[in-house]
Amino acid sequence: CGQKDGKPVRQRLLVVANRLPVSAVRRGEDVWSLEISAGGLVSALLGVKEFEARWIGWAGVNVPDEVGQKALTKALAEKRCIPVFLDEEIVHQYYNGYCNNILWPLFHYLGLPQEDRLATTRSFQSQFDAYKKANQMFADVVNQHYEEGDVVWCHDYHLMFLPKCLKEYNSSMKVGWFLHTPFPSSEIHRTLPSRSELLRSVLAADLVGFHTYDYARHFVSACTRILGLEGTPEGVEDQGKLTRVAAFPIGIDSDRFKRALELPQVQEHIKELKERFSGRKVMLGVDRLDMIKGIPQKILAFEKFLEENPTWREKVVLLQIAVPTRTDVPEYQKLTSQVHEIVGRINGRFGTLTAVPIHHLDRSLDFHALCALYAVTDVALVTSLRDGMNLVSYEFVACQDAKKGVLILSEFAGAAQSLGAGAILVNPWNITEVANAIFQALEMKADEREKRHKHNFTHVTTHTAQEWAETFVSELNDTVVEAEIRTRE
Ligand code: ADQ
Repeated sequence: CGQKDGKPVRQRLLVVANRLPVSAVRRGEDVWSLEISAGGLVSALLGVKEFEARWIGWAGVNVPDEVGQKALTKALAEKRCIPVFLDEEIVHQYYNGYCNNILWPLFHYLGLPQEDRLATTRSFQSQFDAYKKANQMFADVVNQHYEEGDVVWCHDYHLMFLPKCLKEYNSSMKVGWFLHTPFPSSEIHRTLPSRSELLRSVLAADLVGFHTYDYARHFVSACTRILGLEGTPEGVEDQGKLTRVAAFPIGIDSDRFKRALELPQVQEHIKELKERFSGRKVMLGVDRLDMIKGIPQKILAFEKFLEENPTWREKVVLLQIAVPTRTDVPEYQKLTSQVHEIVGRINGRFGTLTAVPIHHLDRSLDFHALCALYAVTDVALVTSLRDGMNLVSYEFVACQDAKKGVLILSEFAGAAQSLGAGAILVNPWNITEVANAIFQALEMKADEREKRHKHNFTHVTTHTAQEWAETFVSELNDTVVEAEIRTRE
């Protein structure tokens, strides 16, 4: 806390992310209705009491006219949100193109787009130009709202160019950047045509954060190998300027789940689910329908398990909840059809007139329904091919204090570093290994389940989202103070 006119004031935190945590619907020329979308980041920052947070980002809608922009800006101000207006062409090139078609797959080890190399190379440049332009637009808005002493926290792969733009405006701005996805091995990152420019832009930040130590190490290696800079135990040094690089594993607001489970309507829902699936063990998958989540591999492993364990066939059910994302992208449409096809085949093969082995839902569930499902689950299957952290694994553990179910977790999710000792870790590409893990989880004795759950529950309830956000921001404050001291010396 600082002082203003002799009164204590909380330090302002400007959180800059591609999307604002609201969905905006236009109801008239100058009328907007807003709904807060409670993602992990929102609940993390709601719990941060030390800072006064403002959000800066795109509202997810195209608003070409000035009347609409003014009205939306005013409505958002009440929610402490500040919009960045992006037109359709920029969204297409920057968001759909460079962010989702290039950086997202690359950072998850799926490589650069392969088809029609020449066309990709040509569109690559225009997409990167749009990416830089969009980042500059974010920087313009941050700069307009920045007040001395504010902390600016930039989020994710959409805004790698932002730290540089901000420091060009004001070199004394306190700038942190955090990546929610993995940062891949330097051998993967070096395939990116704009590899050096992006690294240099991120290095303009004072503090750079990742979910795991491995991602931080990959980033430092990329800077030393590609840019020829010096890696130190604190981060990366360039001509005497140190950018601090460290791991800040995210968590969840575990109390929110605890409170939800105590609500009568959630208890009622739990009772209904128990009745509905009585006599069967419940296995659960909750994912966005994305290539990185390994949904087809997970379902194929379940099929192998059923194939090899006939006695379990009528005693287990897999509930797979998959929220569709990026539905306009052909690869994602193909993934949806592929999943439907596999589920249909397995249900045809192992279903009976009264029960099917897999219930697959292509939709999002509301928070209370999700909590009830987590609570009745015996085995959760998180088999991402790569995942920055994976909060579903944390949420499942938070809801399992009564049941003490088993978590099967991909070794390629960041969460494997923190929940590995309590979970059964698997290589999601190895269908046989996952099928064996399902068997082990279903047959696991109560005392072992309890021991494993206890380890994970302690972690999830003590390493919370609030603690994550507070640690990052106070580290950023300290980093800047230390740098000032070094400069003076
Ligand atoms: P995501 O890839 O979105 O996040 P994840 O961390 O699992 O992945 O978070 C997903 C969130 O969406 C969870 O809170 C979950 O409850 C919710 N969700 C998923 N499917 C749902 C469904 N069918 N219905 C309702 N809710 C659903 C990115 C990175 C992750 C990283 C986070 C946070 O890819 O690796 O953990 O950011 O940094």
